[in-house]
Amino acid sequence: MVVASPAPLRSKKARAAGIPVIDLSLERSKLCELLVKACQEFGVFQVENHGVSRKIISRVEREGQEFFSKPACEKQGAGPAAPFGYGSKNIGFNGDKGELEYIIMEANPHSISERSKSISPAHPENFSCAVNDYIDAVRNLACDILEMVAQGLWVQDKSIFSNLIRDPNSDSCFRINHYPSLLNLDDWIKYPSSQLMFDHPKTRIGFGEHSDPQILTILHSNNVGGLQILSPDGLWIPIQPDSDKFCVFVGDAFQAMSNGRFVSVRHRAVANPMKARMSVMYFAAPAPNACISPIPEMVSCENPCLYRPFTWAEYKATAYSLRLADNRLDLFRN
Ligand code: GA4
Repeated sequence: MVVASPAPLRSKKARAAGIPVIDLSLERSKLCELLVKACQEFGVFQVENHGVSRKIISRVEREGQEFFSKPACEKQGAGPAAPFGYGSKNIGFNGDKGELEYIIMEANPHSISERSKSISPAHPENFSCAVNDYIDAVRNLACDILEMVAQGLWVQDKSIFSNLIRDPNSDSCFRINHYPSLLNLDDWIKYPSSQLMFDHPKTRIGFGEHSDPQILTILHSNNVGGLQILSPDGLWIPIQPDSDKFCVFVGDAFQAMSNGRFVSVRHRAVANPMKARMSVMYFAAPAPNACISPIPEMVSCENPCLYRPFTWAEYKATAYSLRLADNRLDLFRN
């Protein structure tokens, strides 16, 4: 059965209650339905009972912490992020800045083992094993989610989305962001802790407003708040941090393939003035030469093709030529 895509809900009411939390241990047909609903109403959701082991997550977090606790000159040895490597405060190539430091790398074993030599010169294999195991686990999670979404859309080929990221040439990438605490002892004395987050002059943007260009983002963070999504009425809604869950974002390429039925939600991270926040992200992307266009099942007379076909390489080059907050997908509208 082919279902023409109805108008997405994306109502204010839908957002007011917070983003959906989807229990991946539920029965499959129910899950498919919930995942589609979340992709179209919110463009973001959290998953629990996801099956990724705590050990895999903790190992990668420990490696991240170890790296970020090194002296600046040592970290610089893994930089600059152009676009892969270590970066501090500068984001992209067009003047965007944020209160963070990060490492980004291509999510394939060869690039990871090369990068590990400059990130963890003393024990590169510890770093690369931790990252490779983590990527394998979250790639499987992303593929499961994509296959259930395809099933929920009644698309004939259930692997239509997951095949793009299982492709050995997939351009997926891996990132660890570290948002240091911005406080010193004087601030603790001056500001009552409940007010600190809102009133403190040092509350700053960690990573500015943007949508993710890829298909799907799988994000894990420690239990420190800071991640926010932009609601349809222009309000920033905080996402409850929970290290037992993953947060999943629809990316621009998924919005295009769903012919605008799914929404690549705009989000940002504010630096928490009290506590350091660390997030680990896997950005699931197609191969550079993959062609992205609305899938036939999402196109009908009532829902004509919203986007022209483009390659992932073309889209990525456009993203890097623009500012973080620019709406790049609009440039590909018919
Ligand atoms: C946002 C999602 C990923 O973190 C990222 C980012 C990339 C970067 O930080 O170098 C970009 C940003 C992200 C979107 C537009 C371009 C590219 C910075 C920027 C200004 C790694 C990605 O793929 O796109």
